[in-house]
Formats: sequence, C-alpha cells, structure tokens
Amino acid sequence: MTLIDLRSDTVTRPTPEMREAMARAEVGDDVYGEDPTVNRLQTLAAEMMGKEAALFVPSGTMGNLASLLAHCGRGDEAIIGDRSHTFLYEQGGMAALGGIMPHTIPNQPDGTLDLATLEGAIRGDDAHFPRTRLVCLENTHNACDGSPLAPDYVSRVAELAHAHGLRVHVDGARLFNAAAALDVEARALVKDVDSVTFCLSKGLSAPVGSMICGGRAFIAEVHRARKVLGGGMRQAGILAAAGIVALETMPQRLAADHVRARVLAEGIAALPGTVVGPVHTNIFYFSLDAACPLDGAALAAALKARGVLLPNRGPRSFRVVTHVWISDDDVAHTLAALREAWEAAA
Ligand code: TLP
Repeated sequence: MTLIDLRSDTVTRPTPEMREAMARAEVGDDVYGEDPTVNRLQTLAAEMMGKEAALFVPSGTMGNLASLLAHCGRGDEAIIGDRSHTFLYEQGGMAALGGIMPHTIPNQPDGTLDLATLEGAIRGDDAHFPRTRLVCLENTHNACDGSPLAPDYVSRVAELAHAHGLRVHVDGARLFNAAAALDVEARALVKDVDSVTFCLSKGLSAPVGSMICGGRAFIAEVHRARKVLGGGMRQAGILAAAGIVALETMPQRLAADHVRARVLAEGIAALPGTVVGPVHTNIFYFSLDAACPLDGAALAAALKARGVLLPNRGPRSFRVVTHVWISDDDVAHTLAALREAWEAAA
C-alpha cells in the first residue's frame, strides 16, 4: 500500500521530468564555479526574484544560516519572530555557529511582526548593547497556519528596517506558495528586502536544494559562508537540473495544493470534537477537544492502519501539509479514513 503522506511537503519526490533532466544534466566542478547547470539555475533564480545574484545551497537551513552569517558578525543581533522556523527549528545555528544574538519578538497569528514592537526592539548606539543588524521574516509562515505575508507588509518592514540602517532577510522556504495564495509574482514579495532563501524541495518537489538570492556583494559573502559550512558541492548540476524543472513547472500548480488543503480542513471540521485552524496555503493545523472520542496517538494509529501518515505533533494536535503527491483521490481516501476512525471510536 502506498501511504498518503500528509506529514510535510518535504516528503515530495522528484517528478519524472526532473529525473529525466537529472540524467541528462551537464556538470562541472561547482566549487570552481564551473558547473553549467548550477550556473543556469542560479541565473534563473536571481531573475525570478528580481535580484542581482543567487547561490545554490543544499538546504533551507543552510540557506538561512549562510545568509545570517553574511549579514551579521559575532555579537550582532537579528530581530526575529518567536515562532519562526529559524528560531525554533534550526538548532540555534545563528548563535551556535555565528555568535549572532536572536532578539525574538512575538509573531502575530498571521505570521507578521508588529511594526511598533519591531521598531522598539531596535537597539540604540550604546556600548552596553549588541548592534542590531538584521530583521528576519518568514513567508509563508509555517507555524502561523502557513500564512502568506503580503507584499505591502514586507515592504513596510523593509522601509522601517532600512531607515534604521538594518537589512531584511526572508526565509521564503515556501515563497511560491505565498505568491500563489496572494496571486502575485514571487518577486513582488521580496522586491524591497536584501535577501531571500527559498526551497526547491518542499512544494516545488525537487529532491534537494534551496536558493539564496540578493545583491552581488551579499552573494559573494554567502558563497564564503557556504564553503565554511561544508556546502560547497562539486558536480551539483545533477541536483540543479531538477531545480530548474522545479522552477519552470511547479509554481503554477501550487494553488491546487491549497484547494486540497481547504477540502481536507472542511472535512475535518465536520467531525465532532475537532478544532481546525485557518487555511491560507498548503499547511493547516487542527486539534482534538475534550469531546473527541480519540486522542492524538489513537487517531494517528487509526489513520496509519488505513494508509494515511499523519502523526500527532502534540497529545491532541496535528499539522496537515498537502503537496504534489496528494491527489483528489488521496483527499477523499483520507476523509473516509478519518470518518471510519471516528465511527470505530464512538
Ligand atoms: N521545515 C520542515 C521541518 O523542519 C519542520 C517542515 O516539515 O515544515 N524554513 C521553513 C519555513 C521551513 O519550514 C523549513 C523546513 C526550513 C526553513 C528548513 O528547510 P530544510 O529542511 O531544507 O533545511
């Protein structure tokens, strides 16, 4: 039985067209800058983001860390949302490896940072304080219901940050989901920021890799950071080839994942004892209240027995993520499996 895997869009496998492109890819040594396929991907990514340059890195985590290392020195401070992936799920790499102090401020439920709180967090020029260098945003915001941040909000953050001499980095692991949800070009979401990382894996379904995009001088710094982090890859064109197909073919189909997420959420909301969060993109959260006949572990086990992978994240809470390998039939099967689980427990 092929499992219906709703754990994350990180589980996506390459499409047949990607595998074909990988098999045919021209390669060279990318540490020497000689891999033509990597170079093509970097040019394409920079163009799509409206930035001067781009760099291919193995993962979103490395993309964020290399960007932070390029923007900040040891003892500098980065203002970042307290529910952001970089703060919560990247092992504190900025502090551990870069000596960069995370200055967290609350993420609003929609993933934004309140502008007044942000401005209040910027340090003055005083020898007691670290120097504030950077503001980090996340778009879409994974932990805040997969919310997309609108272009005008991002631009207002950039305006505020730049007025104080700070830079802005966007963790755009799912930037193309935000663009699809808001019906704008991805580049419109980053036009005023200094750097962006987006993932070719996840919703775009390439097997490996993320892109960092920004100005030429910044990308030169990021290139050094990637090397010291062990991210200089040799014949990486094999991977970049899949990334090119991802950029050319996948953004335009993401809206379908968002529709399927909504159908799943509506079906779950109709079951007694569920509390379902908002659906903006391909990620939503739900929990089971006291009236629910099942707890999280029991529901996860019941679903697994029916071919659906959705482990509980807390005792009674779940995250659902749709992606290219979740079809309408998979949605229908999942909803039927949920109903059966409820009936069996009642
Ligand atoms: N997120 C993963 C897990 O790490 C939680 C997931 O399943 O959602 N930024 C954001 C917003 C992310 O969601 C992720 C991965 C990353 C960065 C890190 O990307 P990778 O896994 O490529 O290092």
